[in-house]
Amino acid sequence: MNKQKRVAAIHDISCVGRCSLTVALPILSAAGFDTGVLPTAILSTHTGGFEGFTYRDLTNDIEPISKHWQSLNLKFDALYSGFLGSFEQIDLVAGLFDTFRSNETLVMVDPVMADNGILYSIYSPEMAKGMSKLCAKADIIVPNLTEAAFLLEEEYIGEDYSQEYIEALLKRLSALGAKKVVLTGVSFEKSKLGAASFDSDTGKISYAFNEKVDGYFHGTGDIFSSALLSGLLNDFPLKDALQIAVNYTLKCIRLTENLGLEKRYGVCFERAIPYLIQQLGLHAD
Ligand code: PXL
Repeated sequence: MNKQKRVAAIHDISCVGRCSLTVALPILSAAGFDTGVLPTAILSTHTGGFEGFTYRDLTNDIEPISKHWQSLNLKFDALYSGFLGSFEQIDLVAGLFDTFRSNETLVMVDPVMADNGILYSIYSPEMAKGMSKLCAKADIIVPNLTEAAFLLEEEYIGEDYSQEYIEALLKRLSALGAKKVVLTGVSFEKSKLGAASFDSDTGKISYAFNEKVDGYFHGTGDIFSSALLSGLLNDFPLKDALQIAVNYTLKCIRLTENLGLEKRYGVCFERAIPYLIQQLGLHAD
């Protein structure tokens, strides 16, 4: 058996409402990785669809955790950041990337901050500017179309766009500094939804689509990125990892629809894990 890869997942813990660490950790663990977590904040629920949630910012814990990890000489095969708890965390997480990466480490930044044209309630436009600095330090970034607009300080153009727009957008995003860009929530036909990618090393643009299910499903961005990272760390080419992540996310959504679950509690990703494992070609040793 090959050496087990080690990942650090840097996201918040939303205690209820499956997203961020409560989906990243189980997905990456199921995909075979030794997954460490660095919680950026603890919320009683996520911020999308619940009133009165609690919010504990864990900015002050990042440096002590980092110091202890340094004393253990830890390096990670992947560093994967998502929702950050404060503006100051942008520089702190950039520092973590410098400290814990080696030449082979994959640094993935999911610039979680907005959807459907608007920033999440606790973020300011300043956060968006800082997030583009963090994206510059990544090997791969995974924004949705709204986050892409905020990163580039451009207007969000909604759902009516051309393939040329998407391809030019991918290239503008890559000019921020990450060699690979994956844009989520891309749709050119009513019945299909998926993702687009650009690899600036090869100049190649790829797409992955599957059936579109109407409605807003909470946490699916985090599920997509975690599945994408699972594919990449299992050595799938970007195009194939993209398709695996699109297929898995759809499977989770379908299960949620079939069970008639309340959408703000997130999607039923747990029961689709065997499907992900199959897509990744993993078997028990
Ligand atoms: O899934 C993105 C996300 C992560 N973490 C928190 C959120 C959201 C989206 O609303 O509120 C706390």
